[in-house]
Amino acid sequence: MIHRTFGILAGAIALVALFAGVAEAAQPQPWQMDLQPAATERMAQIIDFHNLLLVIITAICVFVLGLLLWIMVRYNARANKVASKSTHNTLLEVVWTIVPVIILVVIAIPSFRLLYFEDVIPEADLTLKAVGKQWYWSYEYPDAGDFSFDALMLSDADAAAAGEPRLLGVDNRVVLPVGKTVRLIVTAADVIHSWAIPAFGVKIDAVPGRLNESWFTPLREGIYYGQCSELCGARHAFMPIAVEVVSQERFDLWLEEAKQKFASDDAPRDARLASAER
Ligand SMILES: [Cu+2]
Repeated sequence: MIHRTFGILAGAIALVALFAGVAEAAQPQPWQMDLQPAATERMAQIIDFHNLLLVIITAICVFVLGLLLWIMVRYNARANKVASKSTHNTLLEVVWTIVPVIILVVIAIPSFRLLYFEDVIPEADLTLKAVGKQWYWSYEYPDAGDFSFDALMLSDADAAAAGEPRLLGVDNRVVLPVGKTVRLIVTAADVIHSWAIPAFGVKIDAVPGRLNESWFTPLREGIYYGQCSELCGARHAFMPIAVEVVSQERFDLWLEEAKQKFASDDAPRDARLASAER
């Protein structure tokens, strides 16, 4: 009965989320109730795990609430004039120890499976390096031309003019090919930031002096937005992340353009300093 009621409720929420998600799939929506639709296998698994936990936690809450109500009605002083003096019930104590253990094991198995799935990086097609800075992101493509660029948030006026969402649009999006496994390496230049895209199921700290790595395989073309997710200073809220997932052909075209657009001086650093002094 509980399960069926929950199923109907979850179905209704999913239906609302589906219609709400049709317009813009990859950014937060006003009054959004559910997680953003998954754009990677890892996010799909995170959503499945979340739904499993939701069923378990709902069942536990309903059960405990039922017990409380039963005790309040059946065993209050008026309804139960002669109080029981019993203090132990071995069977009951064994049950309320064993059952939570079983519930935790049921949760732990898919939880650890998901953690390892996220942790072990498969053979990657491409490497993206994200560097958190106060308060913007720099990106490098070390094995696809080795260029780098900065991505800064658009002002409200620029975002409105460009048709970008407020506080999420950036001047230079990260562009990635669809269906390709991306090895993500993340660091920071000043304080700790965190690179996060909800639809990808990726959230990883960017720590100065350390390289953290993760991975994802975007399954659908589109624009995916995220934000710095580690409190990093005054403009923490204003260093969004925007990833555009395109076809391999469009990615190759973009790569050629980007190499020109973001071309840097390849001369050794000493030579550049010497020429600057002159
Ligand atoms: Cu930050």
